[in-house]
Amino acid sequence: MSEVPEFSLLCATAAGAGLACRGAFHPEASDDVPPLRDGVPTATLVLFGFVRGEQWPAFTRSNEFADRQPGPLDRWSRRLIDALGAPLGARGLYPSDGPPWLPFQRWATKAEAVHVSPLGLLVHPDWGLWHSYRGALALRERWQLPAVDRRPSPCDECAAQPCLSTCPVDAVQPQRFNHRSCALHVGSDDGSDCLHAGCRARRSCPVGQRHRYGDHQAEFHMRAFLRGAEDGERR
Ligand code: B12
Ligand code: SF4
Ligand code: SF4
Repeated sequence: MSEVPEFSLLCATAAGAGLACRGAFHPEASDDVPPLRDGVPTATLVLFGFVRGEQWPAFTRSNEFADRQPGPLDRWSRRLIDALGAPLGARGLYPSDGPPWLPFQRWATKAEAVHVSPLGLLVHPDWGLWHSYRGALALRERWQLPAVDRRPSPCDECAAQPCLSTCPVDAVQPQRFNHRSCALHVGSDDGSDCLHAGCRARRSCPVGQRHRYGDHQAEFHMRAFLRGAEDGERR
């Protein structure tokens, strides 16, 4: 850690505020990372997010969680990440900015050991499917970074692929997600298991089972997904 002091310090500050560092990389033109506000190309991109239920309590203690205004998690993420970036002259980038959407999943695969699963969600060797992205900081300087974790996808070893056979309405097909069927089910009386405990297909993945979100967090995300289907807020 001592050989990458700026990165380690930023990650420690982020952790104190309630966000996990989700890796970093030096973008190339083909990565489609936007430039800084003054047009200077981004030299380093640092990603932030949630892993397992670890950051959830920090969010639930926030004003955004309590104020009953739309998009609490996006507003909280923006406040925290903009504050982390301000002293660095960095630009905050957010997964909810769009459409067109910024390719956060593609960036994530460059920053740490995450891989596209058959569900379309990224799978991590430790956290499984229980993680997400809250934003990124585009930095002007080329920071020294730790080596990227290049462990292979756990899906390579998963012959049974339960994630593809457990959705009660077959909304999940390899590399195709029928969000309308899903939302119809989750919003119906029959869908209360998915609504209250989280997506059954996601829960069936054997990787990172002990890192599953608690019911409160799972339901918050499912309700945000349902609202997104209605009003465009995307989680
Ligand atoms: C639009 C959107 C949706 C839409 C449409 C999703 C779809 N299936 O098409 C809706 C509202 C339906 C949706 C639903 C959900 N979403 Co969504 N969504 C997004 C959003 C805003 C943009 C995605 C996009 O189109 N990107 C543009 C492309 C070009 O980006 P890209 O990185 O270059 O491309 C990657 C993908 O194409 C991926 N990929 C490859 N093959 C496939 C196949 C499928 C089926 C999918 C989905 C992806 C995929 O691989 C590429 C990287 O190598 C992202 C945030 C973001 N900005 O990325 C979140 C995001 C993908 N969603 C996320 C989540 C968690 C969900 C839900 C589980 C909601 C919930 N309850 O929390 C569901 C389930 C989705 C599912 N099973 O796929 C997370 C995923 C985290 C992770 N572990 O990967 C993201 C990253 C948001 C976040 N804040 O972390 N989502
Ligand atoms: S159930 Fe298997 S194939 Fe599906 S995401 Fe988990 S490890 Fe990958
Ligand atoms: S939330 Fe339920 S209905 Fe939607 S994809 Fe997951 S298992 Fe299927």
